[in-house]
Amino acid sequence: MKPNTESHPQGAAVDRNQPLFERARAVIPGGVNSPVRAFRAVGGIPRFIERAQGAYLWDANGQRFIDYIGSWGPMILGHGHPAVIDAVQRAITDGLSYGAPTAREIELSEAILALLPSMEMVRLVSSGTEAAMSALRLARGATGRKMIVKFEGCYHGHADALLVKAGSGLATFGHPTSAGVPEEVVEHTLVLEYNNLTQLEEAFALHGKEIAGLIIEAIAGNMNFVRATPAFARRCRELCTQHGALLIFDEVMTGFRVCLHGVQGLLGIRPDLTVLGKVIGGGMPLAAFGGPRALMEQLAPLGPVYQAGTLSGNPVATACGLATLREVAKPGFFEALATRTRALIDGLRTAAQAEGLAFSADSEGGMFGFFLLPELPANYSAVMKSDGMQFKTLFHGLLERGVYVAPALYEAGFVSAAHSNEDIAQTVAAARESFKALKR
Ligand code: HOZ
Repeated sequence: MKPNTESHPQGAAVDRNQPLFERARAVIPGGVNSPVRAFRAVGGIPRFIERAQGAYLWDANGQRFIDYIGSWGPMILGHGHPAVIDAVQRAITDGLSYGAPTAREIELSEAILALLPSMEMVRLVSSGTEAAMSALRLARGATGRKMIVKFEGCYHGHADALLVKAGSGLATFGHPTSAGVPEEVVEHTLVLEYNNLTQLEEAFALHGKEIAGLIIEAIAGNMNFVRATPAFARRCRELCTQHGALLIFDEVMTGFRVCLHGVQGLLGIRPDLTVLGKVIGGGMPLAAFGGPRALMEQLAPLGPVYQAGTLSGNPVATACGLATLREVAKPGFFEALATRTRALIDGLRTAAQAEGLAFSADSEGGMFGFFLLPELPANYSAVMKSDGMQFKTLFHGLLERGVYVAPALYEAGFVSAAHSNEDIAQTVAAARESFKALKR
């Protein structure tokens, strides 16, 4: 496959990304507003995006990319879906923010609750970090306990207590625990190995009475794509119930992305609290957390657990989220998305195997991951065996050929409803060429 030059009308004689990156670095730390975007793990110049439509992004050079980041998850319908744009445009004309309740907040909350029966009430916030942080506070407030269990390689946003042995950008830059987080703040955070039943049993046997909550990405999307085994997820549920701890499912990535009812629907497990983000905002800053009424009524103004936000339930964000949820709830949406995503990873696997490369891949709904490893990893240390140099070569091979995947080993990928069979075929062809540059 030839590199995509369709939108390089002037042959890209002048690179406009480089000077933008220089300007950005002068005024923004690392030139980016979220670390992984800086391309530090893969080297080179981040692409500065000018516009997006459907399955594509265009950078400052006018080069077109097939987008498998989808704004790190939210863009499940692709960019610029007409129903979403229309809802947002109509909302904008009525005002950008009121800091007061709206009927649309109720509509969105009702839509979320109808799809996730473990939740009887929901609170809307602005980011996944805020939602996870607030869920944790609620778990501690409601149980009167301090300890939190999390798993190595899972990432729940950048609230201090959760920034221990985390995935995503922390894994990318090799500092799984952030500086600036005092030991005292994380002394009540117990970090266990993902999918390690023995450690899980031991932790509850030793600390069961102190554990306020266990938070898990039951499909982890921040150490690439790693599933909790059904037995492990079920045991998390059983032990939490047995010891009076709250089970918190972080579905910021998986919610309305792996299927209409989240990873909890797939596994048939009812968490006590669910953390949502990404798809529920459809590309606008919106996230949420929710659970049973008795628990949620512990929140201010009804209860003693404080939580608030100026832009929470923002009228434009809720319009965007609601329009997006209406589309994904249409019959057959997830079946079609899952088929397209599976076609992508099957194509990549076949292409890699034809080149004699170690390769494994997995997907659920519109979320996927691939590894240059012979077998799918079960936990963070297995993911860390991935060869960063090989990934870097593959990443740049794909980028040159107009395919945009996350510039880091530890991030999941996302397919949208706008990706066509032709896009998938072009991507597989680009991968086939890119694989040739990798070591056997
Ligand atoms: N932590 C996000 C992905 N897991 C990255 C978000 C971003 O850079 O936009």
